Amino acid sequence: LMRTGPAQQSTVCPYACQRRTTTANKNKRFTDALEVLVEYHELTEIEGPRVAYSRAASVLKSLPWTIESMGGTEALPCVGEKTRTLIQEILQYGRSFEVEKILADERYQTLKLFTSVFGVGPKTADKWYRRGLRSFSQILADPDVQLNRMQQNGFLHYTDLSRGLSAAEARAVEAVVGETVRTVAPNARVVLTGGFRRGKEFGHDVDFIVTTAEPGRENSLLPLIMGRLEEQGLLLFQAHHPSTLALKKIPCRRFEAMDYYSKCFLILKLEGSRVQGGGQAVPAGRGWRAVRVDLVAPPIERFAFTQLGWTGSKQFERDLRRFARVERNMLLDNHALFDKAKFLAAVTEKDIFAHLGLEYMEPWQRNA
Ligand code: DCP
Ligand code: MG
Repeated sequence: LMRTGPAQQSTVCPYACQRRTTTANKNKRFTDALEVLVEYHELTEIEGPRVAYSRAASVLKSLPWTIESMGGTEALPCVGEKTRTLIQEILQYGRSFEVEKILADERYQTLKLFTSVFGVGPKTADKWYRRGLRSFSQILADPDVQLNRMQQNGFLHYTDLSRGLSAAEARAVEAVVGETVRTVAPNARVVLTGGFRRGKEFGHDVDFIVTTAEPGRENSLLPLIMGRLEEQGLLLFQAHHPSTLALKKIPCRRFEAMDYYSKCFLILKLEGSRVQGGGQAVPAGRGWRAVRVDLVAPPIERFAFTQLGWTGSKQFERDLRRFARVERNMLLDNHALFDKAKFLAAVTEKDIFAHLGLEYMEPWQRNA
Protein backbone atom coordinates (compact mmCIF):
# COMPACT_ATOMS: atom_id res chain seq x y z
CA LEU A 1 0.00 0.00 0.00
CA MET A 2 1.26 3.47 -0.85
CA ARG A 3 1.65 5.82 2.06
CA THR A 4 0.12 9.24 1.71
CA GLY A 5 2.88 11.81 1.45
CA PRO A 6 2.71 15.19 3.13
CA ALA A 7 2.52 16.75 -0.35
CA GLN A 8 -1.13 15.85 -0.41
CA GLN A 9 -1.80 17.81 2.74
CA SER A 10 -0.03 21.04 1.84
CA THR A 11 0.42 22.45 -1.63
CA VAL A 12 3.87 23.43 -2.84
CA CYS A 13 4.03 26.68 -4.83
CA PRO A 14 5.26 26.42 -8.43
CA TYR A 15 7.77 29.34 -8.31
CA ALA A 16 10.91 29.28 -6.17
CA CYS A 17 10.26 32.92 -5.19
CA GLN A 18 7.02 31.79 -3.47
CA ARG A 19 8.73 29.10 -1.40
CA ARG A 20 10.90 29.58 1.69
CA THR A 21 14.01 27.49 1.05
CA THR A 22 16.71 27.44 3.74
CA THR A 23 20.10 25.71 3.56
CA ALA A 24 18.60 22.80 5.57
CA ASN A 25 17.91 20.57 2.57
CA LYS A 26 16.03 17.46 3.72
CA ASN A 27 16.23 15.76 0.32
CA LYS A 28 19.93 16.09 -0.43
CA ARG A 29 20.27 12.51 -1.70
CA PHE A 30 17.80 13.35 -4.49
CA THR A 31 18.92 16.91 -5.19
CA ASP A 32 22.60 15.89 -5.40
CA ALA A 33 21.63 13.40 -8.11
CA LEU A 34 19.47 15.97 -9.92
CA GLU A 35 22.31 18.48 -9.77
CA VAL A 36 24.58 16.07 -11.62
CA LEU A 37 21.96 16.00 -14.40
CA VAL A 38 21.70 19.82 -14.29
CA GLU A 39 25.47 20.15 -14.51
CA TYR A 40 25.71 17.62 -17.34
CA HIS A 41 23.16 19.55 -19.42
CA GLU A 42 24.80 22.86 -18.49
CA LEU A 43 28.22 21.64 -19.60
CA THR A 44 26.85 20.26 -22.84
CA GLU A 45 24.73 23.43 -23.21
CA ILE A 46 21.37 21.65 -23.52
CA GLU A 47 18.77 24.09 -22.23
CA GLY A 48 15.47 22.14 -21.90
CA PRO A 49 16.47 19.34 -19.49
CA ARG A 50 18.73 21.74 -17.55
CA VAL A 51 15.78 23.99 -16.77
CA ALA A 52 13.46 21.06 -15.94
CA TYR A 53 15.94 19.35 -13.59
CA SER A 54 16.94 22.59 -11.85
CA ARG A 55 13.27 23.40 -11.16
CA ALA A 56 12.67 19.89 -9.82
CA ALA A 57 15.77 20.06 -7.58
CA SER A 58 14.63 23.43 -6.29
CA VAL A 59 11.16 22.09 -5.36
CA LEU A 60 12.72 19.17 -3.45
CA LYS A 61 15.06 21.53 -1.57
CA SER A 62 12.06 23.51 -0.31
CA LEU A 63 10.18 20.53 1.17
CA PRO A 64 9.93 20.55 4.96
CA TRP A 65 9.91 16.71 4.91
CA THR A 66 12.14 13.99 3.51
CA ILE A 67 10.71 11.95 0.65
CA GLU A 68 10.50 8.35 1.82
CA SER A 69 8.04 6.94 -0.70
CA MET A 70 6.58 7.84 -4.09
CA GLY A 71 3.23 8.69 -2.48
CA GLY A 72 2.50 12.37 -2.93
CA THR A 73 5.36 13.06 -5.36
CA GLU A 74 2.93 13.27 -8.31
CA ALA A 75 1.34 16.30 -6.62
CA LEU A 76 4.65 18.23 -6.54
CA PRO A 77 5.01 21.05 -9.09
CA CYS A 78 7.88 20.82 -11.63
CA VAL A 79 8.52 17.17 -10.70
CA GLY A 80 7.99 15.24 -13.93
CA GLU A 81 8.18 11.59 -14.94
CA LYS A 82 11.98 11.56 -15.31
CA THR A 83 12.54 13.06 -11.88
CA ARG A 84 10.02 10.65 -10.35
CA THR A 85 11.85 7.71 -11.93
CA LEU A 86 15.10 9.04 -10.46
CA ILE A 87 13.53 9.40 -7.00
CA GLN A 88 12.14 5.87 -7.25
CA GLU A 89 15.52 4.42 -8.26
CA ILE A 90 17.25 6.16 -5.35
CA LEU A 91 14.57 4.99 -2.90
CA GLN A 92 14.82 1.45 -4.19
CA TYR A 93 18.52 0.98 -4.98
CA GLY A 94 20.16 3.89 -3.18
CA ARG A 95 21.47 5.27 -6.49
CA SER A 96 20.45 6.37 -9.97
CA PHE A 97 21.86 4.54 -12.98
CA GLU A 98 21.58 7.55 -15.26
CA VAL A 99 23.56 9.64 -12.76
CA GLU A 100 26.19 6.91 -12.37
CA LYS A 101 26.54 6.74 -16.13
CA ILE A 102 27.14 10.49 -16.35
CA LEU A 103 29.62 10.47 -13.45
CA ALA A 104 31.62 7.79 -15.28
CA ASP A 105 31.46 9.63 -18.63
CA GLU A 106 34.85 10.87 -19.83
CA ARG A 107 33.47 13.97 -21.53
CA TYR A 108 31.52 14.99 -18.41
CA GLN A 109 34.51 14.42 -16.13
CA THR A 110 36.82 16.37 -18.41
CA LEU A 111 34.47 19.33 -18.97
CA LYS A 112 33.83 19.51 -15.22
CA LEU A 113 37.57 19.50 -14.53
CA PHE A 114 38.31 22.19 -17.13
CA THR A 115 35.44 24.48 -16.08
CA SER A 116 36.63 24.26 -12.47
CA VAL A 117 39.43 26.63 -13.54
CA PHE A 118 38.62 30.34 -13.00
CA GLY A 119 38.10 31.89 -16.44
CA VAL A 120 37.22 28.66 -18.26
CA GLY A 121 33.58 28.33 -19.39
CA PRO A 122 31.77 25.47 -21.15
CA LYS A 123 32.78 26.73 -24.63
CA THR A 124 36.51 26.79 -23.95
CA ALA A 125 36.35 23.50 -22.06
CA ASP A 126 34.59 21.86 -25.01
CA LYS A 127 37.10 23.31 -27.47
CA TRP A 128 39.98 21.81 -25.47
CA TYR A 129 38.13 18.50 -25.15
CA ARG A 130 37.60 18.32 -28.92
CA ARG A 131 41.33 18.95 -29.44
CA GLY A 132 41.88 15.75 -27.48
CA LEU A 133 43.07 17.44 -24.29
CA ARG A 134 42.16 15.58 -21.10
CA SER A 135 44.30 16.98 -18.28
CA PHE A 136 45.72 20.28 -17.00
CA SER A 137 49.26 19.17 -17.85
CA GLN A 138 48.22 18.52 -21.45
CA ILE A 139 46.61 21.98 -21.68
CA LEU A 140 49.64 23.71 -20.18
CA ALA A 141 52.03 21.78 -22.47
CA ASP A 142 50.07 22.46 -25.69
CA PRO A 143 51.83 25.20 -27.70
CA ASP A 144 48.59 25.95 -29.59
CA VAL A 145 46.56 26.71 -26.47
CA GLN A 146 46.44 30.42 -25.72
CA LEU A 147 45.43 31.15 -22.13
CA ASN A 148 44.02 34.58 -21.36
CA ARG A 149 45.11 36.45 -18.22
CA MET A 150 42.13 35.19 -16.23
CA GLN A 151 42.84 31.56 -17.13
CA GLN A 152 46.56 31.94 -16.40
CA ASN A 153 45.64 33.11 -12.92
CA GLY A 154 43.03 30.38 -12.64
CA PHE A 155 45.77 27.77 -13.14
CA LEU A 156 48.25 29.64 -10.96
CA HIS A 157 45.87 29.72 -7.97
CA TYR A 158 43.99 26.53 -8.82
CA THR A 159 44.59 24.65 -5.56
CA ASP A 160 43.35 27.51 -3.37
CA LEU A 161 40.42 28.55 -5.56
CA SER A 162 39.08 25.03 -6.15
CA ARG A 163 38.84 24.50 -2.39
CA GLY A 164 36.10 27.09 -1.94
CA LEU A 165 35.64 29.23 1.16
CA SER A 166 34.12 28.74 4.60
CA ALA A 167 31.76 31.26 6.19
CA ALA A 168 34.59 32.20 8.62
CA GLU A 169 36.88 32.97 5.67
CA ALA A 170 34.09 34.99 4.01
CA ARG A 171 33.76 37.06 7.22
CA ALA A 172 37.52 37.68 7.18
CA VAL A 173 37.29 38.82 3.54
CA GLU A 174 34.37 41.07 4.51
CA ALA A 175 36.53 42.72 7.18
CA VAL A 176 39.39 43.34 4.70
CA VAL A 177 37.11 44.73 1.99
CA GLY A 178 35.20 46.82 4.57
CA GLU A 179 38.42 48.40 5.93
CA THR A 180 39.63 49.08 2.40
CA VAL A 181 36.41 50.79 1.37
CA ARG A 182 36.34 52.90 4.57
CA THR A 183 39.90 54.05 3.84
CA VAL A 184 39.39 55.17 0.24
CA ALA A 185 35.72 56.17 0.31
CA PRO A 186 34.45 56.78 3.86
CA ASN A 187 31.00 57.72 2.58
CA ALA A 188 30.55 54.62 0.48
CA ARG A 189 28.43 51.69 1.60
CA VAL A 190 29.60 48.10 1.20
CA VAL A 191 27.38 45.07 1.82
CA LEU A 192 27.84 41.34 1.50
CA THR A 193 25.69 39.63 -1.13
CA GLY A 194 25.65 36.25 -2.96
CA GLY A 195 25.61 32.88 -1.23
CA PHE A 196 27.16 34.05 2.05
CA ARG A 197 24.33 36.58 2.49
CA ARG A 198 21.96 33.61 2.18
CA GLY A 199 23.77 31.98 5.10
CA LYS A 200 25.64 29.32 3.13
CA GLU A 201 28.49 27.61 5.01
CA PHE A 202 30.64 27.23 1.86
CA GLY A 203 30.97 29.18 -1.34
CA HIS A 204 33.15 29.59 -4.41
CA ASP A 205 33.64 33.35 -3.97
CA VAL A 206 32.59 36.32 -1.81
CA ASP A 207 30.30 38.87 -3.46
CA PHE A 208 29.90 42.53 -2.43
CA ILE A 209 27.90 45.56 -3.55
CA VAL A 210 29.51 48.99 -3.09
CA THR A 211 27.70 52.20 -3.69
CA THR A 212 27.63 55.85 -2.67
CA ALA A 213 24.95 58.48 -2.27
CA GLU A 214 26.89 60.90 -4.53
CA PRO A 215 25.44 60.41 -8.04
CA GLY A 216 27.97 59.22 -10.63
CA ARG A 217 30.70 58.61 -8.04
CA GLU A 218 29.91 54.87 -7.91
CA ASN A 219 31.96 54.51 -11.12
CA SER A 220 35.16 55.69 -9.45
CA LEU A 221 34.79 53.41 -6.40
CA LEU A 222 36.16 50.16 -7.81
CA PRO A 223 39.42 51.63 -9.19
CA LEU A 224 40.00 53.30 -5.78
CA ILE A 225 39.33 50.06 -3.92
CA MET A 226 41.55 48.01 -6.24
CA GLY A 227 44.32 50.61 -5.91
CA ARG A 228 44.23 50.37 -2.12
CA LEU A 229 44.20 46.54 -2.18
CA GLU A 230 47.21 46.68 -4.48
CA GLU A 231 49.07 49.04 -2.09
CA GLN A 232 48.44 46.56 0.72
CA GLY A 233 49.89 43.77 -1.44
CA LEU A 234 46.57 41.91 -1.36
CA LEU A 235 45.59 42.11 -5.03
CA LEU A 236 46.65 38.96 -6.89
CA PHE A 237 44.43 39.48 -9.94
CA GLN A 238 41.87 41.99 -11.17
CA ALA A 239 39.54 42.22 -14.15
CA HIS A 240 37.60 45.48 -14.13
CA HIS A 241 34.54 46.03 -16.32
CA PRO A 242 33.50 49.70 -16.29
CA SER A 243 29.79 50.48 -16.38
CA THR A 244 28.05 50.22 -19.75
CA LEU A 245 24.74 51.28 -18.25
CA ALA A 246 24.42 54.43 -20.37
CA LEU A 247 24.77 52.41 -23.59
CA LYS A 248 22.20 49.76 -22.93
CA LYS A 249 18.52 49.20 -23.26
CA ILE A 250 17.07 47.89 -20.01
CA PRO A 251 15.54 45.71 -18.77
CA CYS A 252 17.22 42.84 -20.53
CA ARG A 253 15.03 39.87 -21.23
CA ARG A 254 17.42 37.04 -20.48
CA PHE A 255 18.49 36.06 -16.98
CA GLU A 256 21.93 34.92 -18.13
CA ALA A 257 22.73 38.37 -19.46
CA MET A 258 25.18 40.14 -17.16
CA ASP A 259 24.19 43.45 -15.72
CA TYR A 260 25.72 46.70 -16.92
CA TYR A 261 27.11 48.07 -13.68
CA SER A 262 30.75 48.73 -13.00
CA LYS A 263 32.12 45.46 -11.58
CA CYS A 264 35.36 43.66 -10.92
CA PHE A 265 36.38 40.05 -10.56
CA LEU A 266 39.32 39.72 -8.18
CA ILE A 267 41.67 37.22 -6.64
CA LEU A 268 42.76 38.47 -3.21
CA LYS A 269 45.34 37.31 -0.74
CA LEU A 270 43.64 36.36 2.54
CA GLU A 271 46.01 36.21 5.49
CA GLY A 272 45.47 33.24 7.84
CA SER A 273 45.80 35.46 10.90
CA ARG A 274 42.60 37.24 9.85
CA VAL A 275 40.48 34.09 9.90
CA GLN A 276 38.64 33.48 13.19
CA GLY A 277 39.57 30.13 14.71
CA GLY A 278 43.05 30.26 13.21
CA GLY A 279 44.32 29.78 9.73
CA GLN A 280 43.78 26.02 9.38
CA ALA A 281 42.27 26.78 6.01
CA VAL A 282 45.53 28.40 4.93
CA PRO A 283 48.34 26.26 3.46
CA ALA A 284 51.02 25.53 6.06
CA GLY A 285 54.20 27.58 5.83
CA ARG A 286 52.67 30.20 3.60
CA GLY A 287 50.36 32.08 5.93
CA TRP A 288 47.84 33.09 3.26
CA ARG A 289 45.49 31.70 0.65
CA ALA A 290 43.99 33.06 -2.57
CA VAL A 291 40.26 33.85 -2.61
CA ARG A 292 37.83 34.91 -5.34
CA VAL A 293 36.00 38.17 -4.70
CA ASP A 294 33.42 39.97 -6.90
CA LEU A 295 32.51 43.63 -6.44
CA VAL A 296 29.65 45.43 -8.20
CA ALA A 297 29.01 49.17 -7.97
CA PRO A 298 25.50 50.25 -9.01
CA PRO A 299 24.14 53.79 -8.68
CA ILE A 300 22.33 54.20 -5.34
CA GLU A 301 18.83 54.34 -6.85
CA ARG A 302 19.44 50.84 -8.32
CA PHE A 303 20.86 49.40 -5.10
CA ALA A 304 17.76 47.35 -4.17
CA PHE A 305 17.53 45.76 -7.64
CA THR A 306 21.22 44.90 -7.54
CA GLN A 307 20.94 43.44 -4.05
CA LEU A 308 17.93 41.32 -5.03
CA GLY A 309 19.67 40.21 -8.25
CA TRP A 310 23.03 39.33 -6.69
CA THR A 311 21.80 37.61 -3.55
CA GLY A 312 20.61 34.61 -5.57
CA SER A 313 20.24 31.72 -5.57
CA LYS A 314 20.37 31.42 -9.35
CA GLN A 315 17.13 29.41 -9.36
CA PHE A 316 15.46 31.94 -7.06
CA GLU A 317 16.47 34.71 -9.51
CA ARG A 318 15.25 32.84 -12.57
CA ASP A 319 11.89 32.21 -10.96
CA LEU A 320 11.55 35.81 -9.73
CA ARG A 321 11.97 37.04 -13.29
CA ARG A 322 9.71 34.36 -14.71
CA PHE A 323 7.07 35.11 -12.05
CA ALA A 324 7.24 38.83 -12.88
CA ARG A 325 6.90 38.15 -16.61
CA VAL A 326 4.33 35.34 -16.65
CA GLU A 327 2.18 36.14 -13.62
CA ARG A 328 2.41 39.95 -13.55
CA ASN A 329 3.31 40.91 -17.11
CA MET A 330 6.25 42.90 -15.66
CA LEU A 331 9.96 42.88 -16.46
CA LEU A 332 12.49 42.42 -13.68
CA ASP A 333 16.29 42.32 -13.87
CA ASN A 334 19.29 43.52 -11.86
CA HIS A 335 18.58 47.13 -12.92
CA ALA A 336 14.86 47.70 -12.67
CA LEU A 337 11.27 46.53 -12.50
CA PHE A 338 8.96 47.69 -15.26
CA ASP A 339 5.19 47.48 -15.42
CA LYS A 340 4.73 48.05 -19.17
CA ALA A 341 6.71 51.26 -19.70
CA LYS A 342 6.45 52.39 -16.07
CA PHE A 343 9.57 52.08 -13.89
CA LEU A 344 8.67 50.91 -10.38
CA ALA A 345 11.17 52.50 -8.01
CA ALA A 346 12.49 50.63 -4.96
CA VAL A 347 14.61 51.66 -2.00
CA THR A 348 14.71 48.20 -0.43
CA GLU A 349 14.19 44.61 -1.57
CA LYS A 350 10.88 44.65 0.35
CA ASP A 351 9.60 47.32 -2.07
CA ILE A 352 10.31 45.01 -5.03
CA PHE A 353 8.53 42.02 -3.46
CA ALA A 354 5.60 44.34 -2.71
CA HIS A 355 5.47 45.64 -6.32
CA LEU A 356 5.35 42.01 -7.45
CA GLY A 357 2.65 41.08 -4.94
CA LEU A 358 4.94 38.48 -3.36
CA GLU A 359 5.47 37.80 0.32
CA TYR A 360 8.89 39.04 1.41
CA MET A 361 11.56 36.33 1.59
CA GLU A 362 14.56 36.79 3.86
CA PRO A 363 17.95 36.15 2.17
CA TRP A 364 18.34 32.90 4.12
CA GLN A 365 15.00 31.72 2.68
CA ARG A 366 16.23 32.15 -0.92
CA ASN A 367 18.40 29.01 -1.11
CA ALA A 368 16.24 27.58 -3.89
N1 DCP B 1 24.84 37.40 -10.50
C1 DCP B 1 24.27 38.20 -11.46
N2 DCP B 1 25.03 38.81 -12.39
C2 DCP B 1 26.35 38.64 -12.39
C3 DCP B 1 26.96 37.81 -11.42
C4 DCP B 1 26.17 37.21 -10.47
O1 DCP B 1 23.06 38.36 -11.47
N3 DCP B 1 27.08 39.25 -13.31
C5 DCP B 1 23.99 36.78 -9.49
C6 DCP B 1 23.74 35.33 -9.68
C7 DCP B 1 23.85 34.75 -8.33
C8 DCP B 1 24.50 35.79 -7.46
O2 DCP B 1 24.64 36.94 -8.27
O3 DCP B 1 22.55 34.49 -7.88
C9 DCP B 1 25.82 35.37 -6.92
O4 DCP B 1 26.58 34.70 -7.89
P1 DCP B 1 27.59 33.52 -7.53
O5 DCP B 1 27.97 32.88 -8.82
O6 DCP B 1 28.68 34.05 -6.70
O7 DCP B 1 26.69 32.47 -6.74
P2 DCP B 1 26.49 32.25 -5.19
O8 DCP B 1 27.13 33.35 -4.42
O9 DCP B 1 25.02 32.04 -5.00
O10 DCP B 1 27.19 30.87 -4.89
P3 DCP B 1 28.77 30.54 -4.86
O11 DCP B 1 29.53 31.81 -4.93
O12 DCP B 1 28.99 29.81 -3.60
O13 DCP B 1 29.00 29.67 -6.05
MG1 MG C 1 29.16 33.88 -4.69
